Amino acid sequence: MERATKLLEQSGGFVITKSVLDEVLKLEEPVPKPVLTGKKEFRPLASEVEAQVEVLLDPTKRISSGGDVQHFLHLFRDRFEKIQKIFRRQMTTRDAITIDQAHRSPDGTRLKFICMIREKRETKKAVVFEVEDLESSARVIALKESKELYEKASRVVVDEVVCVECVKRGEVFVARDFILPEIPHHTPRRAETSVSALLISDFHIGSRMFMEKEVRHLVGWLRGRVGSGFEEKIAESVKYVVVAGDLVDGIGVYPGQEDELEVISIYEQYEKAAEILSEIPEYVEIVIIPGNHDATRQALPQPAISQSYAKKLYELHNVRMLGNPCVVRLHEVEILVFHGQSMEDLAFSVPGMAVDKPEKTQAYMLRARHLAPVYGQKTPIAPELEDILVVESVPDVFHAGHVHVTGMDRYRGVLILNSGAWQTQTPYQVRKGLTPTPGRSPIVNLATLEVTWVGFG
Ligand code: D5M
Ligand code: FE
Ligand code: ZN
Repeated sequence: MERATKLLEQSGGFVITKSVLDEVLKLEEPVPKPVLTGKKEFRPLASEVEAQVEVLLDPTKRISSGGDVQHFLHLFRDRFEKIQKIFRRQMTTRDAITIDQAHRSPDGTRLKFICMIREKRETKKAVVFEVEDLESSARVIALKESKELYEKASRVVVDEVVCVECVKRGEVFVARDFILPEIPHHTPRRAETSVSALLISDFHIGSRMFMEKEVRHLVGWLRGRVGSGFEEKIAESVKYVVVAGDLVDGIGVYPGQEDELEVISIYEQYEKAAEILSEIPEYVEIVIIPGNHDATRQALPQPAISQSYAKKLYELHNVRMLGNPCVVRLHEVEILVFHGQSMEDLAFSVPGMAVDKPEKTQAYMLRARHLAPVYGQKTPIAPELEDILVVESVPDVFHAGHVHVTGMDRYRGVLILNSGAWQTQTPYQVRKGLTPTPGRSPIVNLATLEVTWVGFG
């Protein structure tokens, strides 16, 4: 509750809590049609507005992979080139030289080059980096005597593309600054109509801990069955539901998971998902991307959940199945949707980051202009020819899930949201020390980008 209050203050919105819950609990199934609240007719604004969904990025059709390890060379080259282009557009880094040119510069020259970090190690007095660009490599040393520089150096991760400002001293380069590609200050686009999007993730349907009752209440609220006044107005405005992965719990995802499953067939898990989502009003457009529990390949970028496992979902006319990550434009507002697998790696590698502070790891991804900066840790990455995980254009909203903890921030004009989960803490998460904040998700008004948290608890 303390967290809910904090989020409430941050958002300037409200959290639907006790009063609605009481009302909800009085309801009995099934939902009558047409939908009435008992007081007056539920006439949602969202049903009168035409849907405007444009898919700007979907890896499903761009995946090339024959899985050839040689492709990693292409992948890293593409990552470097894309991020280098971002640096070249910026005032402070457009004059960066190449590592070759840096090697040919006279001793003592102050210079800048763009490079990928290949190795990083720490000694008593310095952080030592082996770096490279497309032609050459170099050693960069960040001395610990400056606290500010040391902190910056500590936050740079292996495989990240950065711009190093340094002084040439013999064969090595002594760092003065590490510049991230960053996002520029951004003026978010807004919709002309006051419709909104419910951003949600991590239902884990099929798990014994899936909050089925609460999710059915949420759907009932979208249908206008519960809530009044302000709450009803919000429900009436919901035109989109975006699911950022882990729709079902899957099978065999972690050791002992079978003991935590209520539905042990993946097909039946998706059937149940389709049944629940089919209760969402038809005028609401639903976008679904996979997470690491869903039925598709595990390596990023992930194609959409496989049709052969989720037939019933593909049959729903208002559902769009996309890959992870994807970018969709709802009216004028661009939303980057990513399950967020790499947040764990970042929390582990970067001082000051934590799994239960998703807004920080998500901001880091924007600043690094990459959704999975570290390669070779927990997050599997596929050897694609093209690096789709580079954040090429600045979104208005960045939506992720995965860590089961809600989060919100505004970074340089981009609204960062983590939609938490609708699964209570699993015995597995107890063992791993993860305390989720399940049962609430953000609703973004696309005209104002104001956030309202909806939850039952
Ligand atoms: O991930 C839900 C949360 O649980 C997320 O914060 C990661 C964490 N998790 C998942 N697997 C592990 C392991 N093996 N160790 C530690 N923490 C983990 P989800 O994708 O829903 O399972
Ligand atoms: Fe999850
Ligand atoms: Zn997940």
